[in-house]
Amino acid sequence: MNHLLVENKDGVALLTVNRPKVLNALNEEVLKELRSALAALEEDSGVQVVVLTGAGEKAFVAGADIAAMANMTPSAALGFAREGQQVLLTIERMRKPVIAAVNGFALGGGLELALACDFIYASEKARFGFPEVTLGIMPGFGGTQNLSRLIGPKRASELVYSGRMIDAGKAHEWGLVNDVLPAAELLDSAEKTARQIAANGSLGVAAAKDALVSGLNMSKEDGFRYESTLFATLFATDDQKEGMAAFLDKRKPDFKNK
Ligand code: CO8
Repeated sequence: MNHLLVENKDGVALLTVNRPKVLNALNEEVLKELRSALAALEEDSGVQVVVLTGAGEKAFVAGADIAAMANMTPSAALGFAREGQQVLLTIERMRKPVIAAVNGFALGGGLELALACDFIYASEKARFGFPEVTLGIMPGFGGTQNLSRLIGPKRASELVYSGRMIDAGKAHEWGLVNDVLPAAELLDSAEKTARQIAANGSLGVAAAKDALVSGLNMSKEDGFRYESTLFATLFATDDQKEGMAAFLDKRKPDFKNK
């Protein structure tokens, strides 16, 4: 891989987009690498949770690569947007949670990437925005859909139509990010939460992610039905027996993820 770094410790994989000279902008090669790295992490039994971040001091991901897009034909742009959407769908369909640790600019396609993750922690230096309209285009990587579901259509319209950036504090106030941390503490905090998730029964976490993500596209009644079906399937697992036996025995559970 040319543009990604992957480091695995204690069941938590740190996946870093590594093109700091162009603020980690996404070109087709990065998108392809992201898709295959995420697929590999999903299959890796030594990984329970992924933390996604950007290399360098300045950016998480400052969007799609403008130099690469500048001369695209409509059909190339379609292929590029679809490749990007496949990355987002991969994250949403993974059984393992993916936490975005936004260390700087998360703009355009970079914000869309963060929005596809299960939740976002931000450093105090983080900046969020959709500058696409300043380039004569619009978000094309799921941003209009995911942002307005998350922070509501009014705030989403303001951000998308103006192209302006908001800081981490405003993003927190609007519910875009779960927590804001000093830059030096961002990765430690994300990894600490990731390790706490990794210590839980991974089948339960995966089923909960499935219910949360799938439920967004269902009626409440269908969502309830789906949730109860997933809940019931966990009673066929060793982890359910171990988790409840450990509670009753007043000891820590030893989950085997089966
Ligand atoms: N693409 C390509 N290069 C970039 C990008 C980018 N998105 N962002 C920054 N760079 C490059 C700069 O050109 C510069 O290169 P060089 O040193 O060779 O001149 C280097 O990174 C450092 O950037 P700056 O000097 O501009 O740094 P500043 O601190 O002055 O400014 C900003 C930081 C404000 C983040 C500024 O770089 C900027 O505005 N960047 C562009 C942000 C943007 O418009 N992003 C949206 C792109 S469009 C998009 O994402 C559409 C997604 C649609 C779906 C596609 C599927 C993936």
